[in-house]
Amino acid sequence: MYANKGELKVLLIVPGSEFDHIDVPLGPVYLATYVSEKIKNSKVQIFDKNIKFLNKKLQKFKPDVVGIYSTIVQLNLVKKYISIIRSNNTATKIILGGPTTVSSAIQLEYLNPDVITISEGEIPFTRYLQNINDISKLKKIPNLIIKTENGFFKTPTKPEFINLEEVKLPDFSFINVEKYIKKWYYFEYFGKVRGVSLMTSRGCPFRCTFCQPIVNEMFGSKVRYHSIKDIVEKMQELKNKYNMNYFFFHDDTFTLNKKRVIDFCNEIRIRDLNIRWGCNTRVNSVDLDTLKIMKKSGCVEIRLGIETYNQKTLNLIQKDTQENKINPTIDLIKKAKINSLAFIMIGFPNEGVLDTLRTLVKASSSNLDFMRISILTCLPGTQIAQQYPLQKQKCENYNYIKHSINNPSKLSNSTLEFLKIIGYFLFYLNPKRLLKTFSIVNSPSKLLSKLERI
Ligand code: B12
Ligand code: SF4
Repeated sequence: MYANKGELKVLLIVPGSEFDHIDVPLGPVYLATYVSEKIKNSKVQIFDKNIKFLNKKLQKFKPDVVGIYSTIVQLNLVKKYISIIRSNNTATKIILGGPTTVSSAIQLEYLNPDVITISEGEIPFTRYLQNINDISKLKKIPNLIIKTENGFFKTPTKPEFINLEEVKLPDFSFINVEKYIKKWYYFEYFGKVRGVSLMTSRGCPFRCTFCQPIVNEMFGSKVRYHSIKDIVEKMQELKNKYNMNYFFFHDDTFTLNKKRVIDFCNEIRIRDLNIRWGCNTRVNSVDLDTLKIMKKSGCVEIRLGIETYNQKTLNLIQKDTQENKINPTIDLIKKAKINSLAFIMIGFPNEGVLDTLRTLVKASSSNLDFMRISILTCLPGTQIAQQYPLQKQKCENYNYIKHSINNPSKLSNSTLEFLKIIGYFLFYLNPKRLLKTFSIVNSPSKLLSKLERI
């Protein structure tokens, strides 16, 4: 059956990128945890080192299957990994997964893998591994695209999501978690912290056009939750094992279910965890009482997907928020003594220089503590990319920190990049934040690393 005497060896690759591995690869770690539990004769490892070590790893581990995680911006890199795997052993099956799979046509044409999973990975990946040598069974497993002798075969598309209450939270012993802790720049402004990112839920009911339907196709529009007990126990375990004191929750809207947030905060306090944490949420999704409870349990930062202060743009991108609710939400967070960070986007098709400056000035004069600006990119597979079809540009050259490709703006990339710099200066050199700015950027190397990421 398998090349390795009845043992199924699976190597999961996390491709490197320019800003190598600043955050734990939650998806691959979830998969490794799930597959190891479901397939008893499997041996799963994660490869997250530099590509130059891949050959050695393949020769030593001799995987039957190599699974590769990828976002849309990593296609070029993934191609290099595939060429090394193929030149090492042509019998090794290559399976691709990750959010890119929603734009699977690009992957098939460009990467020519053996299999692609469409949607959340746990169920299709495990079923694929369980039936790896039986093509007729494989063809019946939903959410796969399989290479056959007669070309690619797409199995039925069917939403099949795991019950998060029943699955284990990620087991970080699959990776060298210390390496990630050291690179975790998220909370440098709160002094020395040791921590990782987690997710307590999957799925998003909103419909922002620059994002959807990607998240819905991956995780559905109905939000599923891990149990509060499991999450807090995981935090406790990570604290005890790795001396962690900080967690960031990447849930798309952490505060969607008020009762659950309160239960979560209470559980942290009952267990006397004494950690700090942060989360993402949306404008108008928080109230002062809940914020105060969050603060008491250790919440020190809330990130808001504000995007813009222009109501026309908010309508255009279906953000389902109102401009006049933005600053009141920020003020509530401030009142609860929690830091707020805003994600701001520039380069919308309807916005010129003056509209962009208006948003940047409004954000700068608000009570926000931090701000990140990005230039809108119409990612393949998103609704906005359908509304604004653009000339074919190569995603693989996209550098998400530096600039945008596929931006539908009437402003040039260099104008947008210039506006972005102005935005950062207006915000961080605003007299009300100057002290905070200097306390974060308190050495030439810190200043350099910040400037590099503008
Ligand atoms: C945290 C996060 C980040 C972090 C870290 C990413 C990381 N290490 O995982 C940071 C901040 C670095 C980041 C950066 C970027 N991100 Co980001 N990020 C996220 C976010 C919010 C959560 C990721 C996560 O942990 N999800 C939870 C896990 C469980 O899901 P998962 O990783 O997708 O894994 C599941 C499946 O994909 C699949 N799977 C994963 N790997 C594999 C492998 C195999 C073999 C198989 C079979 C299946 C499989 O199974 C997993 C379990 O179900 C997602 C949004 C979201 N809701 O997922 C966006 C998201 C992944 N990011 C996105 C983007 C666009 C980016 C950037 C380009 C951002 C930008 N504009 O600045 C960069 C690219 C970075 C890079 N080098 O690729 C897009 C990707 C779109 C796409 N089509 O590729 C997403 C989906 C957001 C969105 N809706 O637009 N991101
Ligand atoms: S941007 Fe956030 S809130 Fe909007 S659809 Fe995507 S995940 Fe949901």
